[in-house]
Amino acid sequence: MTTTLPAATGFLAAASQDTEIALRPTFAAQGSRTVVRENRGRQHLHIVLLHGAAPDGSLARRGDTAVLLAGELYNQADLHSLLPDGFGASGDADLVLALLDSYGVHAFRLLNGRFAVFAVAGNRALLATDHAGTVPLYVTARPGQVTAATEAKSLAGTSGTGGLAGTRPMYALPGVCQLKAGVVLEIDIVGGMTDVHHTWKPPLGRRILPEADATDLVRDALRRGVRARTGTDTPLVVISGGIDSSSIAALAVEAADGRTIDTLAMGTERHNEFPEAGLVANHLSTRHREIVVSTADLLARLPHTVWAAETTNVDIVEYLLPLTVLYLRADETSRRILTGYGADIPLGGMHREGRLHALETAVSHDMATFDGLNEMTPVLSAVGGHWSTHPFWDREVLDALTSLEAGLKHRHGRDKWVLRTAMADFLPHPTVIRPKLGVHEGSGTTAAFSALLVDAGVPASHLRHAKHLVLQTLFRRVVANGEHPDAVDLADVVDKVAGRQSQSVS
Ligand code: IOT
Ligand code: MG
Repeated sequence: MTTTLPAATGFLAAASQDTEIALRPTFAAQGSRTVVRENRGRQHLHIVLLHGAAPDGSLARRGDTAVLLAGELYNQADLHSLLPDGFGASGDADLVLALLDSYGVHAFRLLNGRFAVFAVAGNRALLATDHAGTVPLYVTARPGQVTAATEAKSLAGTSGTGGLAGTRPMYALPGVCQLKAGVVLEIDIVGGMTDVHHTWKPPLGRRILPEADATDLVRDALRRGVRARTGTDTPLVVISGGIDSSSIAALAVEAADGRTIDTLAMGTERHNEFPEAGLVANHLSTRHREIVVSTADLLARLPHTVWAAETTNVDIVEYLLPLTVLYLRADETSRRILTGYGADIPLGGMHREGRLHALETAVSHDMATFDGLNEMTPVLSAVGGHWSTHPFWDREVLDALTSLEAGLKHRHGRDKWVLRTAMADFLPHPTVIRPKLGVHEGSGTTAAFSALLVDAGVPASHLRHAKHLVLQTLFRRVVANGEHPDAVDLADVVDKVAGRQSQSVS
C-alpha cells in the first residue's frame, strides 16, 4: 500500500572493486539521508539513501545480490501473484529482488511504477528506469567502479568514460550519462563491459474501437492508475480546472471512499484559472485552496526549476516553473500529490488540430521525444518535501491512450474527446468541454520570462535563443557547479545574456 512518501525518494550509490569510492551527495530533493556501507570480498558498496520516514523497504539483499529502489511500484498485487504463495515481501525492493531470482534482468519488463533502481548481482551492476524514465537516473562508470544517482549534480565530481550504451550524455557534465526511459543497463563492475535491455517502448500500433469501448477503457485504466497512487493519507490533487487534472481529482474522490480530499490551485496576480478550478472543487466537495504568487516571485524560482529538473529545454522549464512554485508553497508537511501532467502528450492536447493526419503526427512525435526532458521528475515536488505522481503516465493508462486511433482523440469537434466523454458523468459540463490552456499560459509564465529578457534589451527575434542561454548558465551553476539556487542572482544572469545578445545583433 502506498503511504505518504515512498521508502526512498532518491539515492547516490557506488559499487567498486578494491577501493571504496568517496561520495559527495548533492540533492535538490529534501529528505533525511541514510548511509549504507558494505564490503563483499573485494567489492565495496557505498549508498546514500534519501527518504522521508523509514527507508527499510527501499533496500533488499540476499546472497550476493542487493537491490536499491527509489520510488514505488503500482502493480504489486499482480507481481505478488507471480511469486510462491506466502512470499512475504516487505517492500518494493524485496519484490524486485524476488522477481530477479525468477526472471533475471527481464523482471524489469513486469514492473509498472515510478522508480529508479540500482542493483548489484555478483560482479554486475544493474541500473533500471521505469517505462517512461519518470525518475531520472544518471551514471558514471569506468573499469572497477560504477556510480549512479537520481540527481546528476551528485555525480559532478565522479569520473567516467562516458558514451555508455542505453544512455545519453549530459550537458556540462563530462562523463555523466543519463539512462534512457525503459532501459536496464548491465555493467560489469570489474571490466566495464555493458549490455542494454529494453523494457518498454511506446505503442506504435493503433486500436480501432467503438466509442463506448474506448471511453470505458480509458476510464477504467485511469481509475486503476489513480487508485494505485492514492495512499492511506488524504490525497492532494493540484488542479487547473482543465479536463486532465479535474479527471484525476474526480477519480481521487472516488478512490478516497467518503474521505474529503484536498485540491490546490495556483495563479499569479495577473493570470489565474481560479473560477474554473473552484467550479470543480465545489462539484467534488474537496477541501480547496488557492495560492496567489506574484510574477516576480514566480520568475525568481527559475534557478530552482533548473536545479530540480536538470534540463535546459525552454518549453519544459516554462511548464515546470509554475509547478515548482506551487510545490514549494503547497504545504508544511510532506504530501503525496497527484497531478494531471502528461495527458496532453498521448492525446495530442497541446496540438489544437482536427485533421487526423496532423494529430497522429504530433502524438507520434511527442511520444518519440519525451525521453530525457525530465518533465515528470519527482525532484520538482521533492524540493518542497513532497512526492508527486502522474496517473496519466501510469504504464497501462499511457499504453491505452497512446494506442487509440486519432479519431477517438479528436471527435465531434472536440480535442481529447475520449477523455472528456469518459469523465462526463463525474464533472460539471463546462469543465468537460473547456478548451485546453497550458500551465505556462494559464500562469503567464511564458509571457513573464519573455518580458524579463525584453526589458533587459533582448530583441524579440532572439528571445528563444536568449532563454536557452539563460537556462544553460543556470544549469552550469546550480547543477554542474553545485551552487544553491538561492545564491544565484537571476537579474545578473539575464543581463549578461542580454549583453551578449545585443552584441551579436549589432
Ligand atoms: P498542463 O496540462 O497545463 O498542466 C499539467 C498539470 O499541472 C495539470 O494537469 C495540473 O495537475 C497541474 N496544474 C496546471 N496548472 C495548474 C494551476 N494553475 N494550479 C494548480 N495545478 C496546476 C504542459 C501543460 O500544458 O501542462 N504539459 C503537457 C505536455 C508537455 C509537452 N511535453 C512533451 N511534448 N514532451 C502535459 O501533457 O501535461
Ligand atoms: Mg493538461
